Amino acid sequence: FPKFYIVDTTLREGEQFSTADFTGSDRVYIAKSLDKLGVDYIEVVNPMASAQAREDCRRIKDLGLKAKVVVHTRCHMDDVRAAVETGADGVSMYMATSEALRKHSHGKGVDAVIESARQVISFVQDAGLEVRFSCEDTFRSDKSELLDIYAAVDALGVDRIGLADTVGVAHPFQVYETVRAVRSILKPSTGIEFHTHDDTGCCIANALVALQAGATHINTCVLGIGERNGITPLGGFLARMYTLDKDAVKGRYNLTMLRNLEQYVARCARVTIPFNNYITGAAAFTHKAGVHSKAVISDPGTYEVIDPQDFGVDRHIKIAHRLTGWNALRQRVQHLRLPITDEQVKVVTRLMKDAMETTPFTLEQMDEVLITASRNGSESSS
Ligand code: HCA
Ligand code: CU
Repeated sequence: FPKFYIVDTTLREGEQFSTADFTGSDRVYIAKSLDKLGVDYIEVVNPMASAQAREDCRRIKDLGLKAKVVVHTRCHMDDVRAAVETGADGVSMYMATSEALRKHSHGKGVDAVIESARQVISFVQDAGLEVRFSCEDTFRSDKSELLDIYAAVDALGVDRIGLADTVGVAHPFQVYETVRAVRSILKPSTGIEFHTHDDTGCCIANALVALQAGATHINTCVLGIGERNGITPLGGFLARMYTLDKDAVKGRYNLTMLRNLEQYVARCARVTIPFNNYITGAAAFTHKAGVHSKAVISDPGTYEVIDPQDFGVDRHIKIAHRLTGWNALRQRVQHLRLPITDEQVKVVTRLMKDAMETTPFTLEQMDEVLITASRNGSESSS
């Protein structure tokens, strides 16, 4: 499977989420947790954003984390000077290349883009930092102009180039083709970082095909927060990669940290964790239909491709509802150590399914029925 690095940008893109205003201590806590989880890079906000941002970039760098700390900047001398001063390991700069965005930002043509990149990149290189150069709105940019820009910055010796689906419009084939085309003109040692928004629901699939086409680094955010409806979620991306190479993902990342980190970020970003969130959503490992429950009770692999234990989360088998089956009830009976025969369980199941046609029971109510049935059963047999 392609080797990949996670560049988590919760502390940059994530802060662009509508209700995310992290305090200095939130930033530090999130950086430490990301590092413990094992992400390879932590991208932080532009130090030019505010005095607090500058101070926090330094603080995060001074934590001495295993992850590399990279500062996100515009392709601009003022920004990269401030970035270098933070002591960070790298600078990730971006510049608009699509017609739509260019006219609202720098207004430059290809040659002028390359010219300004040249000066800024060599400043960062002279300071001994890693450099990544990304074309904003890659997938709405002219393909031949893109390739010219990437070839030119590659010749300057950047460590990575970036492709950014800023508006979340690219689909998997398009991502595959574009990354392939870019890969073919770069030096083999140059990394490719992929960043994608989720406006049209392709962000995880696109991250995967980008890797399959030769990308090396993927941008994620905890819970997928970011501008508008956000970017590739860290948890969902880990889920995707886990199913492809479970041992590698388990070996490299502390997966049991995910839930806590998400809860922390959810609190600071003032959101709740969606019911259908990858891995940690309330419903992610909840089984309901009788057929599913029966199978999962005897072998979880029947209806699960991820072992919830690897992420420290629990499986739930819902049994008090009209779609239940007698196997699920029998398991409950065994759990409660009630003396009922299988025949009795079948009878009780039928009665309960009818009774729950309109309103499901709570688990406690269902237990009551089972306990009563077991008493009646043992009385009638004695
Ligand atoms: C933004 C730009 C960006 C940059 C991505 C990158 C995008 O919203 O400020 O640096 O590769 O989505 O284009 O997040
Ligand atoms: Cu973005």
